[in-house]
Amino acid sequence: PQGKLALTVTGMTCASCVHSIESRLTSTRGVLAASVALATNKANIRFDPEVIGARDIIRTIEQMGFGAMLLK
Ligand code: 9UX
Repeated sequence: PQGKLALTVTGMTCASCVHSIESRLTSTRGVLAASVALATNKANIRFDPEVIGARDIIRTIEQMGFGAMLLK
């Protein structure tokens, strides 16, 4: 099974922000892939829903000091 999550991520001001969020997420257990876009403030994440959920993923980003919320 695979979950997909689209988020709005706020507070990113440079490309290193993008890289650090992607690195943190992809090294988080249960996260399969993470793609963050600085220009659009969007993030697309694939995950194993048996291991992790949207709330934990959002919390991980927030703990880094960024804003994160479900898109739409
Ligand atoms: Mo760039 Mo982002 O200098 O947290 S890494 S602003």
